[in-house]
Amino acid sequence: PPIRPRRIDFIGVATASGASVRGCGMGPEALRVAGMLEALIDLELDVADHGDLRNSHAGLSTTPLSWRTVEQRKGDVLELAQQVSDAGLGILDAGHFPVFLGGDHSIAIGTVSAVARHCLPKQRPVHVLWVDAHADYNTPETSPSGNLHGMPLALLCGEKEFDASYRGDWLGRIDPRNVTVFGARSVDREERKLVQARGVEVIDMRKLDQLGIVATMQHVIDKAKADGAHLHVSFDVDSVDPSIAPGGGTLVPGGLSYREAHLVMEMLHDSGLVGSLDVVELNPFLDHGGKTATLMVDLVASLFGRSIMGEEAGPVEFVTQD
Ligand code: HAR
Ligand code: MN
Ligand code: MN
Ligand code: MN
Repeated sequence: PPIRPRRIDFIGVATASGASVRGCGMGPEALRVAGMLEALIDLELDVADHGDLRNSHAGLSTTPLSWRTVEQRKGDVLELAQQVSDAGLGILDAGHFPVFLGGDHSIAIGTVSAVARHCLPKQRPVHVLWVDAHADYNTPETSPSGNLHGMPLALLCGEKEFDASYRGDWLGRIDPRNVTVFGARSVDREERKLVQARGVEVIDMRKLDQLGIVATMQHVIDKAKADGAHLHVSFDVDSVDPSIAPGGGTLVPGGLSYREAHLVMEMLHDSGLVGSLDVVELNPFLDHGGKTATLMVDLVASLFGRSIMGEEAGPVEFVTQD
């Protein structure tokens, strides 16, 4: 059955603490300005907006954010991840569909934790579809940059190199074999070894070129369906080709086309398996007049059932004539 959530709850996470380039802290507001809520209301869905979570930076700060050390920013990321995890769990336990508006990809430490905590008592497996130019599976040891937006999957999958300071009862845990990285084209040397050793499935751009969206997405959907899983989709805007999604801080050429990205969302809609969504790494400071924000609004609308010929048309079926 297509996705018809009782209610969709938006929650912004206004931060760039996990990134090297600032600006994606403005992402949630840009997505609202581009018409995110209106697009779903137009589909006759019930929506609510929880506003934004952000670091308080309590007290008088004399250090510009761009000068905060990696260690200081790590503290900011984890403090916020905990808030996101708790807020997300509340939304999921209420039976609503959370859409997390980032923010850099380190916010997924909190979002995926929320899903893992929600599913744990029900013993429901969590599958994660990580749509991204990057694999985001570095550890503090392997990371070339030290930036936490390159590490969320490794932390969530329980990699040992994250010391106790990263952990708390707010942190969820997922099985790397239930993670699919989709659209990758920039994976670091050591990161590559880790991903392979842990059994993360990587459907990189070369595979996509060769096999296409339909076969690869059907495979992802079949895996989740066979497991009776909650499917969490974490969508990094840099998965899409920079020519149509310029609003990101770590762009890599050779990404998803406009229609490929939509087909991913359309097939996910038809699967009825998606229970939560992140939209991350949108940097409005680098975007071209809201181009990337608008694209993301349209992609999210596709995930929630917007279709070219109207929803009644339902999933596509080919009739063979003989
Ligand atoms: N792999 C690189 C690192 O770890 C860059 C990854 C960060 N960029 C992202 N993540 N947008 O998807 O530093
Ligand atoms: Mn649920
Ligand atoms: Mn990412
Ligand atoms: Mn990325």
